[in-house]
Amino acid sequence: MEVKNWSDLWLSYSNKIGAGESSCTVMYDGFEPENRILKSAEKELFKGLSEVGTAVKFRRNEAVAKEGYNINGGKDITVIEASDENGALYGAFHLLRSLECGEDITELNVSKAPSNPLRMMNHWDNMDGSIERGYSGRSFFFEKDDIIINERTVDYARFMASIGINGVVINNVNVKWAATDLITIRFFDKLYELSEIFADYGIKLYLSLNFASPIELGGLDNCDPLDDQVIAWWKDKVKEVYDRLPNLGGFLVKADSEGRPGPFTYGRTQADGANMLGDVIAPYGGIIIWRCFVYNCTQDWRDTKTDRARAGYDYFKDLDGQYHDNVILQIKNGPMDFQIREPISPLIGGLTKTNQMLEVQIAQEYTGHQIDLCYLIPMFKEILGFKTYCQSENDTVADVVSGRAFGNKLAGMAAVINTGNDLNWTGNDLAAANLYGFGRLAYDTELTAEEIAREWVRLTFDLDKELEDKLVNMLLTSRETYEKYTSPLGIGWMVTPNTHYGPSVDGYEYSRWGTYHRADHFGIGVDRTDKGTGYAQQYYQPNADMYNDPKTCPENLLLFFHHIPYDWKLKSGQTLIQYIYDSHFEGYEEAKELQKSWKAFEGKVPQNVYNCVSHRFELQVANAHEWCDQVNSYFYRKSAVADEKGREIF
Ligand code: GCW
Repeated sequence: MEVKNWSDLWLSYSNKIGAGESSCTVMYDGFEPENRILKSAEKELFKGLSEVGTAVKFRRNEAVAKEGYNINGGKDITVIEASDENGALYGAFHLLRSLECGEDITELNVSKAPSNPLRMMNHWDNMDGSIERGYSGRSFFFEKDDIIINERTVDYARFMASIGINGVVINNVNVKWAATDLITIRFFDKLYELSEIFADYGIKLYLSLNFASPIELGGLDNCDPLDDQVIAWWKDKVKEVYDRLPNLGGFLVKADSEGRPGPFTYGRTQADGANMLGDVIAPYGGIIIWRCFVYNCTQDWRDTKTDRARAGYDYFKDLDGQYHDNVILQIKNGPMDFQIREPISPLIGGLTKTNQMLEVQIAQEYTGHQIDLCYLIPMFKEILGFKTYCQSENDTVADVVSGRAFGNKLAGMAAVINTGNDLNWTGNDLAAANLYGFGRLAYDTELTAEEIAREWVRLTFDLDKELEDKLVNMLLTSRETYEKYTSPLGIGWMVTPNTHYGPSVDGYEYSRWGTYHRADHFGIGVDRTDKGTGYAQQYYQPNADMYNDPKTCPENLLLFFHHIPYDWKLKSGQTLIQYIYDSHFEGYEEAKELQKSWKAFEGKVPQNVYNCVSHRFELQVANAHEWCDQVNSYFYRKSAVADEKGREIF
């Protein structure tokens, strides 16, 4: 047996009770004790309840919501009611979580139903073992063009189930090379084995699909979604896949984006592409998750009327109502690309007759590479709480993506995951708060960012109240700290092209020309009003007007929507240029504070965790310093306005 040397994350069950063989009794009423998912639940209870001595009864109750549960604690027996096995499993994890968080489980009396039907993780893992935007080592699903299945696979499934995840896409949306072969006989056996492990934990396996498979695998000369031969090829292929992988959830597709093939090549729409695959997979109960991250990455940014932010809405809005029932559009939270602050994509709720789900990124691509601390749940809460005005009530992003707003059965949330084969799974031990937090939030969007942070801290560490508060506070303030020393007021980017870590103020990804920020010596920002690119008009009223006017535009998004002169007075009375200076100096100071605060944890968390995080704070401080220097001197040189406080800017 290999020695397990990787972290148990929030399932260590070691804080208050000992892990070991159980004395706890598990009973069943209306559930099949041999059911695979209940077996997993039972195993978990044995792990976590060993020394508590309470009995647990799983009782089937058809009145409980799908994948929901009721728990009624008691002195001798705790009853978990559910109408399906996933609900029972989630109930078991809730019980264990409560116990670990120090609650009196004999008093437990809860009733939960998931906010979102689909709660998914998207891995951007490549089959050579590399991970696109991965900051935690290599893939634990793939190496050397093969699939890995081992003890870690099972632990991974446990972690995901414990936070309510019910779908996992294992491969990168950029499906290249060997990954195209995932839908061939070469990989069916291993994929089957994987899907069985997932099924033990109520998780469905999904695959990212190469839209050009008919060409690359089938030898056809095109992949036009309306071509009869192409459709016939897909029918055969999908039948072959489902014969071998009957539990497959479906496919995730990135088409017509950043060099990926798609329907545009053939003059077809995104709906043509998605519906064709939807129809082909429908007989097997599968779904097609079609991404809306479609834009022309080679557009010329010197043309001030073209605007990448507009692209999603421009390509998808007019097709609203045309998508088939088993197709769901997956929409990134913002119109650009996972910046530290962006407005909400106007497509969310802009579509009213189409299944839609939210895509966020917990892999910290633009938010510090899991070097810098950046707890993202506060951002996700803002996103979910945003009022779209798509109708008079039930109109928040949470309402829309949960399916509540328009009565969609297919709806939910997906995260680009931040894991890899590092022993701590997430590179920075503290980045596990985002992994945990995303799942908890997708299951229950009512939880606050603080509640989630506190739970995670309690489950992961064994700290006294003072240190617990300290760590929760570090997490809760970390996003704003990162924002302060990087790109201000919604402008985004300014990161090193391609790597997306560290400053490069004029750094621009796809051409020699243009900048993302359009700074000149008068001011900075992108005019997205009706006089500019018109992007603000993609929102419903009153949001459209609010964003259109710099006086009513939320200041933290001011430069996303407006080109603003450096001497513009913000509500605080500061000028724009002074704000840029102040926030960068402040962000840098706060990064140093974070590093200092962490010193209090020495000896209070495992030494390896302490060391790993300390090292990362060291790098974060250096990063913040560099950002502060570069951004401030850039704007000093552009504007020729000195810092009011006389601090040194070169
Ligand atoms: O943010 C960009 C990333 C790409 C990624 C793309 C996408 C998987 O820089 O690495 O590709 O988004 O979301 O498809």
